[in-house]
Amino acid sequence: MSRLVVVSNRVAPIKAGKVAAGGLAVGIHDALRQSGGIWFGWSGEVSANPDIGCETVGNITYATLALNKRDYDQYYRGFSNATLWPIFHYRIDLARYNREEYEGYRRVNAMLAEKLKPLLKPDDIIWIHDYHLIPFAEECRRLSIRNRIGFFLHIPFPPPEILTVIPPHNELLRTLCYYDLIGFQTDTDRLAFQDYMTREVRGVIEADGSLTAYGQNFRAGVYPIGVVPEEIRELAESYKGRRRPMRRNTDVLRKNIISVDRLDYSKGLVERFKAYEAFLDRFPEHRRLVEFIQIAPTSRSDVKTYQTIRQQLESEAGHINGRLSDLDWTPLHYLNKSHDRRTLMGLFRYAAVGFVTPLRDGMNLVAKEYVASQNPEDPGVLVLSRFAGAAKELTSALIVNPYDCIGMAEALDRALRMPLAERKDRYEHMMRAIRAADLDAWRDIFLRDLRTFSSRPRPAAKK
Ligand code: GDG
Repeated sequence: MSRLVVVSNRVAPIKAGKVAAGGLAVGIHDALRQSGGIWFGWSGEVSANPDIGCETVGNITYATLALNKRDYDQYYRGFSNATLWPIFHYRIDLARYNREEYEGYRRVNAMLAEKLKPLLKPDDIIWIHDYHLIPFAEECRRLSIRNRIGFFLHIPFPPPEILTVIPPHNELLRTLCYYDLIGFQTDTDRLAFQDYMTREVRGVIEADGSLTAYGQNFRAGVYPIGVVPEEIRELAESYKGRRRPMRRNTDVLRKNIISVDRLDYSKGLVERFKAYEAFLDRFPEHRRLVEFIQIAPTSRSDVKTYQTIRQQLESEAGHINGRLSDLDWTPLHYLNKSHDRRTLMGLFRYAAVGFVTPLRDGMNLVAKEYVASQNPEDPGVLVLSRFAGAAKELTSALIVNPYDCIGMAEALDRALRMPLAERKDRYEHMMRAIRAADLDAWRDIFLRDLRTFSSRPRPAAKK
């Protein structure tokens, strides 16, 4: 079997048994743990030293390098996180475009492909992850790397009307066509991509289902990322933390509502806080009987829009607690720090409601983790945004529109009152979906397709 080489912007080695917060890190770790291989990318450091450092833990070799300050500013903080991230999450209002940052993005992709080349063997399968690295395959082809290269987009793909706001959208999308296989989280994303390729650049869908555009032939498919349900359940069961006595049933009165997100404007945190306040106002009988725990480790804190959202949340949390708390009751626990995975899964298990309401999300693994953590005999209820990719699979969640404050408040009330039989039914239905599309299936089906799809011989990329 050929070796797997994974490339992502950030490589996150397990430190002291802990995986970093973030869906991509969690997903790639589990994927590589099965097969072993190389994980190549940025170390997370900013330094002028361009050398690659290699560290092998178990069957994974982490090959990482630092970015210099200019690359970090232009490629990472700039084009990736201030242009692509907001636009791919349908937030034109938060996006900016700067040509130098785009050039920096292209330059870093070219540099990374050059650094990777000496580490490659001819039959390695290369799997590139996410929006930071869209042009990576084209740079590889330019360097005559002929291996199979697949790309998985963890975030949504926006409709052409939104995508075309990016001035070099044409060039950017042309580079994407040098992959052999492009994977999306949902069919909505794949169709938006296909729409761009056929309407905007007159690409053609071939009889075998492949696409031809910009003179390249390639495949696009849907590979919803999943979780490892057995592992989550074991972690959740083994949690012995402090909140354990705060069960939702029996003799203990207070029920928990829980949310866990990277602190990001796409996650709908402000809207969620407002909905929780509306819930306590509309349904005062729940006051003192519920506590909402929001865990939100900070991320990308040097990007301006992330500082703004953090301030908004602090003000909203202070407002809710200031207005509604009592000496013996704090309605909202807002925690900005990261927690270990066992604690998170344990908190999920003992929370009566998982409140997962992004404004837009590629998949949202927290939704699946919440369900997989539950006690099958007394499961909690998932309240889930229709705009999370996960809503396509977890159709038995209480599906809400995160822009509808009252609708979300009503869903919380309904979730907290839901009879055991209905909770079990919904849980079992969701678990079937989670088991059918778990993390192994995501990795195995994507890599099987990447290995077996035959694409036409491609001309080398031109300078
Ligand atoms: C991107 C896409 C897509 C969170 N806080 C802590 C922590 N986490 C873990 C969660 C979960 C992961 O991070 C977050 O994953 P999500 O999928 O919810 O969201 P993103 O980080 O935005 O991920 C997303 C994903 O990629 C995968 O394709 O689903 O749409 O945006 O696993 O549990 N983990 C630890 N401490 C924390 O405080 N250890």
